[in-house]
Amino acid sequence: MKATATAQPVEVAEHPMESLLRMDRIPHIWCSTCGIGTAVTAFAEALKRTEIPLEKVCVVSGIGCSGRIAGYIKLDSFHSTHGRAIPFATGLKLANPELKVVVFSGDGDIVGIGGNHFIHAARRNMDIVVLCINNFIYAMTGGQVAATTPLTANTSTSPYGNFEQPFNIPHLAASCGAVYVARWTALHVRRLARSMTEALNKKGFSLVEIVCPCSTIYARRNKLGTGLDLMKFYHDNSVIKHGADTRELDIEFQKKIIVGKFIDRERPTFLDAHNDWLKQRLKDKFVPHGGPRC
Ligand SMILES: Cc1ncc(C[n+]2csc(CCOP(=O)(O)OP(=O)(O)O)c2C)c(N)n1
Ligand code: SF4
Repeated sequence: MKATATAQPVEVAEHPMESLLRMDRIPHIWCSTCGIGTAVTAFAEALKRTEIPLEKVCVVSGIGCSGRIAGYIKLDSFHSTHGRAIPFATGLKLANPELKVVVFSGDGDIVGIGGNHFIHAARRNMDIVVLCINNFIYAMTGGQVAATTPLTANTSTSPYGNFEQPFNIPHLAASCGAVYVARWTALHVRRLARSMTEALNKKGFSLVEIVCPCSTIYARRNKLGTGLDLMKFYHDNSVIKHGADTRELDIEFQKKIIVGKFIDRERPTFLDAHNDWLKQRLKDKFVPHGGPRC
């Protein structure tokens, strides 16, 4: 009798980040060579390194390509509304101060439509981590000009080049009072993961800007090659300058891109300041301000 060969099941090795990703949602939506994936990998590495119990970490994203991040990370996560990730995160933090709340979203979400929330959360030193994917464009909606689009860059709403002055995100955060501010490119994977770990371990408003290629829209419209070409361009043109004055940071992203950890300082958080204030007022038998009623 002839022996029949039976097919053996092929063993597939587990991906090192599998425990931190919602594998049932893979394949993800991101284009080939988009930088968002590397930023997510760096974050997964930071989650492995931090000693914060993962059941106490939650991720909030807004809307956009970057806004999909919360949906792929295997933690308690919220896919909120465009520009409102920071208010959602603030609500979570105030309702349960033991949580480590991370906003992981795009530049349009965080400093465009959500810009007002960003400056006030930094001013109040709200104890949240903000990881901002800066791809210089509103990618998901077809590539409109953003608050971060470099001067002269081509977008669907600036086909003859952008003439608006873009935001310098680290400087915006630093000048509003953030206690931790860093910038890396998506290809500085190890340094980015280290910075994300530091931001997770920091108490207070912490910002990490991630300079990221959008291969399909930004790179194509501006004839900058593939996403990988652009990712390498950002990386190879960067200069590490820890402690740099954020006013000097490049907003052109053409030649010298200063990256590094710029700010690491201490200041009472919103909740600490609030609780101290309340304790003091109760001690003084404080009568609420308002003046005589008429
Ligand atoms: C209130 C509101 N305004 C506008 C939109 C349309 N919208 C969805 S995603 C997006 C841009 C997202 O850009 P960004 O946050 O930079 O993320 P990216 O797609 O570039 O990663 C816009 C304008 C929306 N969903 N809700
Ligand atoms: S459109 Fe741009 S930002 Fe969105 S997934 Fe594709 S490459 Fe990434």
